[in-house]
Amino acid sequence: MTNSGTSGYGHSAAHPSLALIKYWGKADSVENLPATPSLAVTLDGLKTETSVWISRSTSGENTTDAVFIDGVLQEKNRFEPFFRDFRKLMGKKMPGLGVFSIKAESSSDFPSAAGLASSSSGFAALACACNDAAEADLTREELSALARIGSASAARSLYGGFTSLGEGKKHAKQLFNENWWPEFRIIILELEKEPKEISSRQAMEQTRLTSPYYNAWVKDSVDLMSEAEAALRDKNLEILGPIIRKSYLRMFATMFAADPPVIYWKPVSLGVIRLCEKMRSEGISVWETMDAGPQVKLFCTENETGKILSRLEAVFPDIRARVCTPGSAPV
Ligand code: 2P0
Repeated sequence: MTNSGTSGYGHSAAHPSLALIKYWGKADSVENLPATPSLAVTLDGLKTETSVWISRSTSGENTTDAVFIDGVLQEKNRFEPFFRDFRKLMGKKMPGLGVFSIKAESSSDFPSAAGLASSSSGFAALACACNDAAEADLTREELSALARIGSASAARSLYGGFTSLGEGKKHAKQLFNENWWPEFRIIILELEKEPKEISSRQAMEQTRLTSPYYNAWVKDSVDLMSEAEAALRDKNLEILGPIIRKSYLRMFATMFAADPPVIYWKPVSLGVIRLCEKMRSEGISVWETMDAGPQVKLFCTENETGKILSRLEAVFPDIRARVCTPGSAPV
């Protein structure tokens, strides 16, 4: 976008970030800084595409921003902190841009707000598309920090492969690129399509304020993180798997203990968890996780994927399964 033009167009496609070690709780809710460290994999099989138009105001007056997801205009307050920070950055880096409004259109090839991390790919794609539209040349770290203001997990989606976002940190980093562990597979199960009843943001705050287990969860996450990083470095699923399981179950334990409790699980979620236990007892190395929704995601290696899919198909014939590998950074 040139300073003499009146508008700029940008586009980006980003993959969601699925946590192996979970972020749950904020150290600072204004800056949206996580209270726990998280370790995640970027998923190549799912994608959010976002287009952004920036229009410069000729009158110098502020005009309204608008975000559409699948054609539906979104609540402004969810995006305000992101746009405020983007303008702050542009004020420093590209003062010639002046006053401008932003219109964004986004769509994903998977259900939104259903526990499939659509906000991670959504805000990552939005940050990159805004950068593209303004021709701003923001660094990867600046883009990751900008995306974090929208959704902390989105900070991780700015990088491919295996990523981490430290507790209290502004931007994520890449631990290993997408070619690090070529045999690693993630099976995404779509158990329910409906949007969740309570947003992760609200649920996180409810947990922080009312769960007697919250402080223990935050403290314990630091240990799980360093154990998981070591297991990932060794590409050892037999060690990594049980740590992944501890992270999601301890995260849910804090939620169940909140007042009122936060219960994202559905009967079918528990059914899949039980089936994973059974498969493990038969020697199949498959490890499940869940996020803020009823979906279950499985980690395994390529050689066991076929066996796991046929076991799932036999017990849950109607469930859609997508097999993913570690994915790349947004384009
Ligand atoms: C994660 N989740 O690490 C965790 C695990 C869900 C469970 O990050 O409030 O949409 O926008 O920063 O990133 C989902 O929460 O929350 C999430 P905000 P976000 O992936």
